[in-house]
Amino acid sequence: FSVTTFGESHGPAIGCVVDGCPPGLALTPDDFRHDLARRATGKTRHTSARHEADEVEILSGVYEGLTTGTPIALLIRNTDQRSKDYAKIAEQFRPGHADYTYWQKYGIRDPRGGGRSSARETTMRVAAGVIAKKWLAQRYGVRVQGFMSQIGDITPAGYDLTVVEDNPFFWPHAAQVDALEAYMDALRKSGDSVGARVDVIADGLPPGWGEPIYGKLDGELAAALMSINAVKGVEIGDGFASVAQLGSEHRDHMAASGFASNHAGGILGGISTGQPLRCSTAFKPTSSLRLPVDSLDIHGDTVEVITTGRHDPCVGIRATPICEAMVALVLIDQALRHRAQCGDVGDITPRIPGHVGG
Ligand code: EPS
Repeated sequence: FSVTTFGESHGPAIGCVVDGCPPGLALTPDDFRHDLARRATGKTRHTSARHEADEVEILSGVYEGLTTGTPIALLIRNTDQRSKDYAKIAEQFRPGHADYTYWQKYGIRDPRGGGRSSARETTMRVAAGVIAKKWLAQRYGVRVQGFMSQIGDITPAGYDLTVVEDNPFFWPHAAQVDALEAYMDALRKSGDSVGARVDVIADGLPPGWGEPIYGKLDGELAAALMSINAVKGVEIGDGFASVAQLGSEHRDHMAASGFASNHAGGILGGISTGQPLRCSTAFKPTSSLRLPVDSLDIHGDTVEVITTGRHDPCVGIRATPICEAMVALVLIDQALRHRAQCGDVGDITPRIPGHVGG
């Protein structure tokens, strides 16, 4: 199962090609609406004011509402791609932005705007992830749910995943949402930006997905999550907190009824244990700021950069559906690989008699 995307934020359209989807999955443009709306700009005052319909056209790979097994091409036409500020910063480098490394690598710059480095590209990841989520849910009952687990230095005072969809931050504790709104309002007015952390939990995975050495489940997840714009860190299970733990604390005790804890995050030796998968992704603060900063332009001259226009004061706010999509894309690939090599759930005699797994 593979995905590639194409298109620029300020070009006519963005799209993706999804290859390797099993045939017979019901798929219509309606399937994409919910997750694309969760990721979209222009929905609340806390994200970019760009208004895009994000309407998916299915160009191939689906016949009479069912996937055919051939490559699925999806297209979204950009409808609000004119950005006011790009002409001004077309030759300048924003400190902290990919425009510097793109220029150093390619020596060519699309003056229309952020192009491939824009978060607009993540729209197609979410669209592709919809296909993966739907197949995983139908075939294995896997559910992938994300939530924001930190913004700046604020962390949730409680975890109730049933409230995550009821607020613009995907925050798991309803009582803190007003304070987050106030925090973001003040931040936006100040012209600054802030980082965030997004957690994803996937449950319903059987044990056995993943590869022992190359293509480890955690390795693939790290690569997939790290490939999202603005990501600076990925943790699996207890992640970096494992450093300060003793082995006697970190190991997950086992009983016939399952594991007693989940420090491992549902992965041992690169292979799923059957416990819920837990991963966490760190997003840096957005680099397009209204606050002036010294920088260089492409001629090597010193400039003062001020970025106005439509930008997210915290890219992490829209990142929950993106992280979910990347996790689902890794899981469907691993599920298909496991099925090809070892057989399917139900074909396999339980390897540990009496142990329910997970
Ligand atoms: C982005 C800048 C803004 C955002 C964009 C990401 O675009 P523009 O300059 O065209 O207003 O709106 O995000 C999206 C369009 C999207 O769909 O996510 C950037 O610099 O990354």
